Amino acid sequence: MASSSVPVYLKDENLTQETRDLLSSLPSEKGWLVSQMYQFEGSWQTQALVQGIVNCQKHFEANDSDVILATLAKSGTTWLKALLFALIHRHKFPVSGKHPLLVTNPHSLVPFLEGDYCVSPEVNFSELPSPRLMQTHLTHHSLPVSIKSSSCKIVYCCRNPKDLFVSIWHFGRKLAPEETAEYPIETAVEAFCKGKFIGGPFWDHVLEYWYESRKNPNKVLFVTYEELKKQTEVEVKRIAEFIGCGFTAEEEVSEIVKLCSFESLSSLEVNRQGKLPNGIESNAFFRKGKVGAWRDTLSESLAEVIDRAAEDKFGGSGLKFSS
Ligand code: PAP
Repeated sequence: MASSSVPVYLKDENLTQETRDLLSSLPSEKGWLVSQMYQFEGSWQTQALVQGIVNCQKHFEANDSDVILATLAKSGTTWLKALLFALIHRHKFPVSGKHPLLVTNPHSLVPFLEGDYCVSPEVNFSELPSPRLMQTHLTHHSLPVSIKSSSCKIVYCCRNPKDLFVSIWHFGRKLAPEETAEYPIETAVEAFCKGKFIGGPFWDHVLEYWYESRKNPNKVLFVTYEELKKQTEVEVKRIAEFIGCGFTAEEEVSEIVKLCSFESLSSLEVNRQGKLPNGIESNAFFRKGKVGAWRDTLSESLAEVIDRAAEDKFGGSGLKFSS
């Protein structure tokens, strides 16, 4: 991968000796997009992310008023970052005014917890407007203890596995064309089904939050990309209610929905040009933004491979995807 485009969570320059020792004790494999992945607490990570997770688990202190967005990458993170930011700060930043989302990529408004902790154990979130909004790709069991023990809220968003896979596939090809050129899509589907990709396994990630949301519905809200697409206003109101900023009868939700829509965000100059501070091109987070777009990339037989794996893993859980 060209070094200029390497995001911080793929670099290994901030590893402590303790983390190097830890890494040498972990199962590791050649990865898809990265030369080496490590299995840490059950999920596959880059070296830098292992450092970030360890730092975050040791040092992050959640406040009761925090809102944590949890996702597996490519499940709707950018969309939910925009929606949650706009919802939480709607009185401070009315949509009719000079809204920060018009000039700032959602990723620059909402920090990526373990990503920020990749660089240093000392991360300062004190400048975030209150209530603080942060995002993580961590599994539920790997979350810092204070996130679980405090009264902060967790909004979890997941996406049907075929669209998620296809979204990762295209993101990877954009980010690392040389590496992915040598990685046929059949091999990538196989790796995905086995859970061997950064952040995977998908199945365990989703199921953990799914069961947590049922066990503790005031703590974890389970949202799907598909439902959010289908009835955006209903879902956005449900999210607002859950995080404690529900809409009054007089308030309109449609303006926020419109501001955060794929069409609106993807056409803004700030999301079309330039790079994020982590080196990734801003437009890499906006591709099709549709449900069922996997059909343009996956053959029927590859789609079936993912469907069978989903059946196998999710059967009996009550969890179903509409695509
Ligand atoms: P991340 O976890 O790396 O930040 P994430 O935002 O979860 O990525 O995923 C990107 C996907 O969300 C892309 O899907 P696609 O590849 O199938 O097109 C992207 O297009 C989609 N996306 C980004 N913003 C929005 C939005 N406002 N509404 C709907 N989908 C969106």
